[in-house]
Amino acid sequence: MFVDHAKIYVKAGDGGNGCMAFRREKYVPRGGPSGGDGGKGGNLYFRSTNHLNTLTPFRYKQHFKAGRGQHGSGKNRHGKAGEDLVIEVPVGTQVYDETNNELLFDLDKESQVECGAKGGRGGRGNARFATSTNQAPRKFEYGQPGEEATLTLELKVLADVGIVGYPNAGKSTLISVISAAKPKIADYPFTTLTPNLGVVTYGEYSSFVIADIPGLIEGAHHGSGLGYQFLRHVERTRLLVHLVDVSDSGESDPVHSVETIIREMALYDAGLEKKPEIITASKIDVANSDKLESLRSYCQKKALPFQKISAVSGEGLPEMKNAIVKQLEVEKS
Ligand SMILES: Nc1nc2c(ncn2[C@@H]2O[C@H](COP(=O)(O)OP(=O)(O)OP(=O)(O)O)[C@@H](O)[C@H]2O)c(=O)[nH]1
Ligand SMILES: [Mg+2]
Repeated sequence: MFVDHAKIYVKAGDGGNGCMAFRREKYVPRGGPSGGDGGKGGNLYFRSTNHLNTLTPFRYKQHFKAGRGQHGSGKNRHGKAGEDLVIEVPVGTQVYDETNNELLFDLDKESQVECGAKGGRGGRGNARFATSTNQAPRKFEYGQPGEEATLTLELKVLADVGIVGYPNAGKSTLISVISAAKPKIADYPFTTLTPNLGVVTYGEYSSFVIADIPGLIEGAHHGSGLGYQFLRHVERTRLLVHLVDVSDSGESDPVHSVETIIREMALYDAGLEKKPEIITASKIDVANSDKLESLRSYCQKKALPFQKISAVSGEGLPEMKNAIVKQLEVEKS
């Protein structure tokens, strides 16, 4: 399974210092202590979001600091509290203390918030220390430093395999039968609106993660359809399964459909078209034999790996799973 790592340094805000001051005003002799308290330092939080799916942003930024509390000042003015800082991380991120590798939090739900470093307390100003016996205290406190730490982030749920293809090709149906994922499936295009991840187990202890993304269509790179913005979810996969509906309900020319998708992926400009790809004829329980044959011979001519499956009857699924596992093992070594 692919694991994404990042090491970051976080620091919560320092508390502001308390102030030592005395009230000085005309006609008010011995006005008394008037030093305000320092503001509290800002906290540093982690929040998980489904909008991210890699830790790549942390390659470019590793230092995070919440705002410091302002110092207190005279006339009993308290310092403003420092601003909190929220670091967004993908759902599935685990945060470890880098010094002892202790797991601090597991952000495995959407919008989960955890405090990574607490802001320092603000110091009290001298006004707080006045007593009946000491009415002119010169005592005040410094703010406490904010917590700091070096943390390691780990993300484990990146997909190894991405399923691409036209809308309605059967992508979600496929992931629903080979993994425990339960995506929405329906007989119309654009059923899937956000990617689904599923874990496929094989052998005794092995597994891979497969991602189903919304369908791609011609002109996707101009913004048509839905799938394009989700291609980043398959950017990090090691292998693509390219589903082509060869039933009568599919595109009229399966070869044209394959080439369209490959072209759209090339235009996405992340090297997706160079990824190993298994062209997979889908819905062969209701195949149109001409379409199936033209796709098969196209793949043979182009020396592209070819499989045929029916997610409904189960035909071809074990063979396809084997082909995926084989390719993943090749990639690993
Ligand atoms: N006969 C048959 N129908 C299938 C098969 N796989 C999927 N279908 C049907 O095809 C339709 C579309 O399936 P989905 O899995 O929702 O297709 P999708 O590729 O995820 O579609 P989008 O999410 O819209 O991109 C559904 O009505 C499925 O029941 C199959 O192997 N055989
Ligand atoms: Mg779908």
